[in-house]
Amino acid sequence: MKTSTTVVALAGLLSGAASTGVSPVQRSFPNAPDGYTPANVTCPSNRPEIRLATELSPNETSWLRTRRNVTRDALRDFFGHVSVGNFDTVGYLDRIGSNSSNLPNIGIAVSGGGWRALMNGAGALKAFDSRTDNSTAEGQLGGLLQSATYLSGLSGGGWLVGSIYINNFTTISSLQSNDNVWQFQNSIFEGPDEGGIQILDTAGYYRDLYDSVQGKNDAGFETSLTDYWGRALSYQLIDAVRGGPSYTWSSIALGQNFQNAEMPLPILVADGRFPGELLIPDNTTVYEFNPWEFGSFDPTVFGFAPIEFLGSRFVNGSIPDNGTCVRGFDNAGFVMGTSSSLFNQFFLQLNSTGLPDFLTNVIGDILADIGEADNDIAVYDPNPFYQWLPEFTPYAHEQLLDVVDGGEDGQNLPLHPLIQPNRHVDVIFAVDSSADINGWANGTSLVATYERSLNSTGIGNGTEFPAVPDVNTFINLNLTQRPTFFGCNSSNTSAPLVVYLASRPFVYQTEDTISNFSTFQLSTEIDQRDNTILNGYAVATMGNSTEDSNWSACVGCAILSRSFDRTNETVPDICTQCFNRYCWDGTINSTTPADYNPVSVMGSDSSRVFPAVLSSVVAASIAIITMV
Ligand SMILES: *[C@@H]1O[C@H](CO)[C@@H](O)[C@H](O)[C@H]1NC(C)=O
Ligand SMILES: *[C@@H]1O[C@H](CO)[C@@H](O)[C@H](O)[C@H]1NC(C)=O
Ligand SMILES: *[C@@H]1O[C@H](CO)[C@@H](O)[C@H](O)[C@H]1NC(C)=O
Ligand SMILES: *[C@@H]1O[C@H](CO)[C@@H](O)[C@H](O)[C@H]1NC(C)=O
Ligand SMILES: *[C@@H]1O[C@H](CO)[C@@H](O)[C@H](O)[C@H]1NC(C)=O
Ligand SMILES: *[C@@H]1O[C@H](CO)[C@@H](O)[C@H](O)[C@H]1NC(C)=O
Ligand SMILES: *[C@@H]1O[C@H](CO)[C@@H](O)[C@H](O)[C@H]1NC(C)=O
Ligand SMILES: *[C@@H]1O[C@H](CO)[C@@H](O)[C@H](O)[C@H]1NC(C)=O
Ligand SMILES: *[C@@H]1O[C@H](CO)[C@@H](O)[C@H](O)[C@H]1NC(C)=O
Ligand SMILES: *[C@@H]1O[C@H](CO)[C@@H](O)[C@H](O)[C@H]1NC(C)=O
Ligand SMILES: *[C@@H]1O[C@H](CO)[C@@H](O)[C@H](O)[C@H]1NC(C)=O
Ligand SMILES: CC(=O)N[C@H]1CO[C@H](CO)[C@@H](O)[C@@H]1O
Repeated sequence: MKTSTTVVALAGLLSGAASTGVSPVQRSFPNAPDGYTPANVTCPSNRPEIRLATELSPNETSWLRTRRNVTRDALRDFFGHVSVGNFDTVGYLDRIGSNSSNLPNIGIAVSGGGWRALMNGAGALKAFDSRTDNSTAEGQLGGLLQSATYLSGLSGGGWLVGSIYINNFTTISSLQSNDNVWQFQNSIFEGPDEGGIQILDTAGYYRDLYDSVQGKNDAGFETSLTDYWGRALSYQLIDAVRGGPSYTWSSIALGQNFQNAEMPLPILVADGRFPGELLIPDNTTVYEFNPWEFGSFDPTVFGFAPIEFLGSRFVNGSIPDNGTCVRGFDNAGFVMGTSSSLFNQFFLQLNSTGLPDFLTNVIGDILADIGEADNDIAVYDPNPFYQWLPEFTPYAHEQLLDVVDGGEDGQNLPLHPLIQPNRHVDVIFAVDSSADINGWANGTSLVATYERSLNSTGIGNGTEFPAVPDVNTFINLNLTQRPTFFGCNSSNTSAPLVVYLASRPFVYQTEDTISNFSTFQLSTEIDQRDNTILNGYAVATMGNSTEDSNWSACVGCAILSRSFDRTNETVPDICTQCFNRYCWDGTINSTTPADYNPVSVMGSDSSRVFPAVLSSVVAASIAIITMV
């Protein structure tokens, strides 16, 4: 239903849209020159260039100086309510923090897995966000998000990260109560309800998708199913009329609160794919989209393009004098769609659902061009890395760049940006919602990243990742049935410590509210959405520390661990206990496990309104589970 508050908010958005002269509006904005269609613009006086990936960008380096200062205060707040035994954490931070490189440097990674991953990841971020009600109470983890330097997402996790940032770094609670977005009960193929800010019925919705993509096509850019997919996603994720066709990924960097470094740096991940290649090899190129750049640290590309000017025809790293600059290619929905292009195939299953003829025809044409087997590709036309380092990089010879879903190489957690040596990340909170086995995660994504890092002179290119065991061991040693730390011992490595939070059933699971639903489930009732978020919250907080009353302290220890090593601080006793409990100790048990069907921590008698009400029945059942 349309409410007066919606109308006021909408008026605000539209006035933002009108001001292309870019006054300091405090959010990402609809600043594309011509809606979804990329357009020629005058080049800035220092013409856009591709740069070598030897270092971080000057933009990131300068932003980090501000961010590290902001996280110093955020960490003080976090440790104001998270006590680490009787260790004086705030005193410690004050003592060592004048040099910000002594401070903990935190990354958070949210995996792929469709809508399920968006919701489960949302539960974790809600738990980590100090703006969530009660999240800064004793035993809670609110403020971890504010203390983090990086937040990466991939595929469904990328929708989560994108939806938060494009909507002004909003909260999960606000997204849940906003009638214009996250209405997952409406399948993406029916489009939004006609109420609220949306003015289109299903036919109008399809017409709009078609017109947007046709516009880009008419302007001379090759399009792919990802263009339709990204536009459709935007309707669910971006709180603006018509899914905000003018919102760009690069506009995140222009928001005042981003420039004040009041939030972590958002990064989305996608994979490279060679023409004709159908299976993505483990050693494929991994790309990242951050607010300033698109590119890869991998030796197969080893370059970054200014993301605002994607769509410009770069040749060997620059735009020739007779070429023009293009803006508006980095549409926010297109970026989110690229990271999740595996879902393009939905469009192929549609003929029974009644896709309008005109759309069936264009999709048929696209498939005729690229072949059905390639339907998961996002086409980046032109390839910004054309003739870039042609002696070393195979993509240098391609006019178009094919990019696919970030999880297709098996690395379903977006860890790649966070293990780049130049970023010096100390600890990664890895929220894994992969559907590896019966809809739950089993460590497959960590194994993929670990194995890739081992070829350190090849595709690993100097990245380091802590050792993890095989997936059978994950199951046999219950490493997915509780949080597990990897890489606790920092000697001889610059790898981060990884806090692995595998999805598992925590709150009561009913047929209507299960959290392990299929990656390809198209719609989700609001009740199930909110329960999946609740389950993710409970997994991250171990049920508000009811499963382990020291859990928040142990999270504190994980955060501080590398900092302690750098400053030669004696590790507090409570942290030693935490590490004994949560660190993988190197044990292997690779025997084939029995079928994996974890039961809810809170059993079947528990209240469904956790965590607002934690009944004594539940507390008792948790106590029993913790004891055995
Ligand atoms: C964006 O969020 C900031 C911080 O909450 C707020 O001050 C600002 O008004 C918001 N901007 C818009 C356009 O909603
Ligand atoms: C990124 O850095 C370049 C060069 O220092 C600068 O011109 C540009 O304004 C920066 N971009 C943003 C969004 O701050
Ligand atoms: C960071 O904080 C230090 C100490 O408070 C201050 O001297 C410095 O100017 C700050 N740097 C930035 C980029 O805000
Ligand atoms: C620019 O000049 C080069 C070399 O002369 C030529 O190959 C190319 O087609 C020209 N590009 C445009 C857009 O005119
Ligand atoms: C943009 O410029 C290129 C030449 O650089 C030209 O071929 C193309 O037609 C122009 N596009 C539009 C929409 O004007
Ligand atoms: C429609 O679906 C049927 C059965 O799934 C399939 O055989 C057919 O190729 C589809 N048609 C189009 C145009 O995709
Ligand atoms: C783990 O997940 C992978 C899929 O990602 C699956 O192929 C494998 O059988 C699973 N193994 C176990 C032990 O669960
Ligand atoms: C490591 O990468 C190099 C260079 O790409 C390749 O030749 C080599 O086969 C790889 N080694 C392994 C063990 O995968
Ligand atoms: C990837 O692996 C394949 C097969 O092992 C190998 O031929 C190729 O050189 C590797 N590529 C890179 C970039 O390491
Ligand atoms: C894993 O959990 C099961 C059931 O909770 C328990 O029986 C088993 O002993 C645990 N295994 C290990 C290695 O802790
Ligand atoms: C927050 O805590 C208060 C007081 O314990 C309680 O009344 C309220 O329901 C809680 N809110 C949520 C969202 O859990
Ligand atoms: C640490 C490391 O091996 N870095 C290499 C990454 O790839 C580039 C491009 O091939 C090399 O120049 C670096 O030396």
